[in-house]
Amino acid sequence: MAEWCFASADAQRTEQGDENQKPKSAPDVADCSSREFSDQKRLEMSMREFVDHWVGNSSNGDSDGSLLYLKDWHFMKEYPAYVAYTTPTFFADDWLNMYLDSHPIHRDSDIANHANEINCADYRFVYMGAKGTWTPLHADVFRSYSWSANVCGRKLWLFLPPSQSRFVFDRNLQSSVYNINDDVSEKQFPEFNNTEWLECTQEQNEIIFVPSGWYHQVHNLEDTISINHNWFNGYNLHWVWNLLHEDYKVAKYYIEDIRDICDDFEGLCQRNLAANTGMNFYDFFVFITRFALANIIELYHIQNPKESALSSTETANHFIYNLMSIRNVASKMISTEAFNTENICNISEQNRSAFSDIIKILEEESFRRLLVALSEAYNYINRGQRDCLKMRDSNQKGCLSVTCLKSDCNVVGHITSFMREIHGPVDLMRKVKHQSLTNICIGDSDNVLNDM
Ligand SMILES: O=C(O)CCC(=O)C(=O)O
Ligand SMILES: [Fe+2]
Repeated sequence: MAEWCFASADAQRTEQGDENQKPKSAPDVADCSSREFSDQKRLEMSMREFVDHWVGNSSNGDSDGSLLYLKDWHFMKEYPAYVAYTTPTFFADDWLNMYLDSHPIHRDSDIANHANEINCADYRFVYMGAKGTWTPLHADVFRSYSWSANVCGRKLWLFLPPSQSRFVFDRNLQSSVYNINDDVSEKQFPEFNNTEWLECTQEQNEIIFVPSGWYHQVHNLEDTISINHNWFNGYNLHWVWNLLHEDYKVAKYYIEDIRDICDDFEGLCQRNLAANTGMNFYDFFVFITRFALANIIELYHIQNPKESALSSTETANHFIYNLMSIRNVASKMISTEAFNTENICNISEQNRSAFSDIIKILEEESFRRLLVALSEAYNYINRGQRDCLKMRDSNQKGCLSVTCLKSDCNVVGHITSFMREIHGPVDLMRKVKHQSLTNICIGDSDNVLNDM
C-alpha cells in the first residue's frame, strides 16, 4: 500500500508531482538536511540564487552547511528549442510524456483548474546537486520506469526489489523508511532488517534504468548533473493501474464515514485520488482509450505491407502486445465501484466526452499529435533516428498516421466499423478484442493476455 498524505509536503515525483505547480523562475529546490513529512523540505528560490549558493559554497571552501538539491527541473519543456539531447532508443516508447505533450492529464475543471500546471506537466527532468545531496527512499510516480543519465558527476544507488517493498513499511502500511542509513527503528519498521539492498555506482555518461516498483535511495558522490525521465507504456501499464487501485482503496477508506452524507462520494474519492497520486481512474481511462485507438491505427497500417512504410511482424506484435495490455487493464477496471452502472452515469461531461465519441476523438488535433508522436517513436525504435527523421519529412496526407503512405487510407472507416462509442471499460475491453483488429492477432493475443 502506498503512503497516503492528503496535506503533506510530499512534493517530489514519488507520488504527486506537486512541484510542477511552480513557475519557471522558481525551481524545485530541496534542502537535503531537513525533512518535512515524508520528503525533504522544499525552499523558495530562483535559479540564480540556487547557482550562486552552489558556486559560493564550492569556491570559498567555506560551506554554509546547507545541502541544496535542484530537482525535477522541467528543462525539456522550458527550453524545447535548445534540444539538449534525444531520448535513447530503449526509453523512447514513452506513453506518459507523449501524452502530456498533447493532452491534459485531468479533464474535470475542479481538478484541472486547481492544479493548472500539473495539468500540462511532463516527466522529463534535470537534477543538479553538490556532493552529498541525496534523494530519500521512494518508488517512482505512477510506479513508472525511470532512466537517469549522468551528464557529470557520480551517484550511488541503493535498490530494493518489489518483492521486499513491504519490509520498508510500518505495521499499518502507512509510512515507509525515509533514510535507510539512519538508525531505523525496529519498533516502527519491524521487518526492515530483512531487506537486501542492491548497490550500484553510476559514473559520468552512464545511464541507470529503474524498473517499476523498485524502491531506491540515491546519493550524489560528487557534484552531479543528471537527466531523469519517468515513463510508462504497454509493458508496465499494469503497475500504474495497480497503484491507482491501491490508492483508490485508501482514498475510500479515509472518507468512508461520510459516504452517507456525500452527494457525490465517488467524485470525492476520485478528486482525492487525483490530488494524492497525480491521476484518477477517469484520467487513466481517457489515457488508455486514446492509446488503444492509436495502437489500433498503427496496427491497421502495419498489417498491410502495401499500406505500410514499416512492414515488420515484430512491430505488429508490439502493437498487439500494447493492445492486450490495455485490454488487460480495462478488464480489471470493470469490477471497481467507480465504473458501476450508477457511477458511469455520473461521470462528468468533460471526462465522458474525452473517451466516448470515437469519431470526435479521431478528429481532434491533440489526438492527431499523439498519434504522430507514437508513430515517430516506433519508427525511431525500429529504424534508428536517421530513418525516423526521413519519415517525418514525408508526412502523409489524407490519413491519420504518418506511417501510412496511401492518400486514400480508410483507417477511420475501419475503426468506426467496430468502434463508435465507448461507455466504459467493458466496451473498451470488448472492442479491443474485436476480430476486426487484425486477422492474425486474436489467436496469439489471447495467449499473450493469459501470460500477463
Ligand atoms: O538522482 C536522484 O537524486 C534521484 C533520481 C531518481 O529517484 C530517479 O530517477 O528515479
Ligand atoms: Fe526515483
